[in-house]
Amino acid sequence: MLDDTIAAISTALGEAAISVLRVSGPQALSVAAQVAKAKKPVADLMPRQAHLADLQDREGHVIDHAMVMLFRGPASYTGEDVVEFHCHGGLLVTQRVLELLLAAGARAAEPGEFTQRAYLNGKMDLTQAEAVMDLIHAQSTLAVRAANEQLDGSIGREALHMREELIHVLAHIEAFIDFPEEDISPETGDAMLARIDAVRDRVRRMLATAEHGRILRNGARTVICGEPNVGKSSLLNMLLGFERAIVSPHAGTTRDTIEEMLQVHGIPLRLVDTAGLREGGDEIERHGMKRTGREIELADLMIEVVDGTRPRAETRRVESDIEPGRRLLVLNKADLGVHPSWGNDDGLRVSSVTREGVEGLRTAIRDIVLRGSASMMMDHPVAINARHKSCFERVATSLDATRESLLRNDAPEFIAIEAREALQALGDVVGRVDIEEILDEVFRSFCIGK
Ligand SMILES: Nc1nc2c(ncn2[C@@H]2O[C@H](COP(=O)(O)OP(=O)(O)OP(=O)(O)O)[C@@H](O)[C@H]2O)c(=O)[nH]1
Ligand SMILES: [Mg+2]
Repeated sequence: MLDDTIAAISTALGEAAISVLRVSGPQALSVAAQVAKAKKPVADLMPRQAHLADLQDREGHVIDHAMVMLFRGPASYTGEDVVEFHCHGGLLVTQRVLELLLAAGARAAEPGEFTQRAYLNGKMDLTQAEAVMDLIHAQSTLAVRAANEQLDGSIGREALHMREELIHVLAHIEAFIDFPEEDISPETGDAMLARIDAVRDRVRRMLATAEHGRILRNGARTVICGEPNVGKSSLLNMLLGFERAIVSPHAGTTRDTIEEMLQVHGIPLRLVDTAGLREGGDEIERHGMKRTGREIELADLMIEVVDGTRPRAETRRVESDIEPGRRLLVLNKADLGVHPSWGNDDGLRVSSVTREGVEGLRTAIRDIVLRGSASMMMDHPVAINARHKSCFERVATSLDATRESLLRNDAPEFIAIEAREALQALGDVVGRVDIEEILDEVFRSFCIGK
């Protein structure tokens, strides 16, 4: 499949100062040469420099004056010959240039295909390819940091390091398979166990970042709920900084859930405003309240809003199974004075009108989302995704089995099966499955009985 040459518009479709098209593959230069007329033939242009060119159709009509850049494989994003066209950013111009490239022999690229080629050509591992998308989709500064760390290869390096350790262990086990007359000595067994435990520890540390990874990629689901008219929508608007939800003095204004992304202290939040909860209401409102219940079930964090001007005893609280450490109580309308029945520690005093108390609320949100591991997120910004998590869980299971098998003094053949499983799962993290190859290499420099 890498025999063909692919082309695509790489920038967002729309009117802009420039838009970029990319061509990659063995025929990239000849495809480009049919479309771009510069001072020199395209193939003779100096790589990695911008050259002015006329982009022409077959009849010689000029479609655009553009900058053309050449990247000779393997020193390119995909590892293949790549030509980039920086055109004027009109919709029609860009579309027309793409048509010309396709007519010249390129195929329209599938989504992600340039990065896929970079992976297949060994320019990056799977975790780095995933990081490209994470970076593009990042919605907060912490998410950008985590994506850049991963793009830099930090998760892949960690997985490869663990893999090397395990290959060492496996090589020992295989040696005992090949020389069955030798027993695994207690010292060798202990050394293997120590290595396995060290790797198991590193796996544990990686798995501990999965929750942050989910939040960084999808946002922490934060639901604003409470009785009607307490100011939930006003609070949403205040946090967002614009009038997203309709606010009115009528109870039952919000009937459907309203969702917006927001960044709080670098953390992405998926903030959800909900229909107020009360007995009765018409059919639509009851429907809305059902949705509120579902949102609360899914929430990472619940911000319960009450009207702080009303007596505490008259306030109906939201019933939910969500753990106390994941809920915040906001005594809203603090600008009108908080009723004396509320104690100082009962909740955060906030005004959605004057913004009083908003900084305290933002800090409380951050502390709950990061929960004790704030420093981990700040100092160690790597955070694995759901796919890495399932791979590392397989590694953990297989490592535990390898350990037990060793302790039981099982036949080396059996121990090796589990150890190989762990290696396979580690290879899956980065998309490498050539265990045999590596084992051979290790074996060549390995002395028996050691
Ligand atoms: N003085 C004052 N008024 C507020 C505050 N927050 C909300 N209000 C007012 O309270 C009324 C209800 O506000 P909403 O934000 O619509 O309340 P809600 O909780 O979303 O109500 P429903 O959507 O009906 O459940 C409006 O008249 C707001 O202007 C506040 O902090 N201070
Ligand atoms: Mg509302």
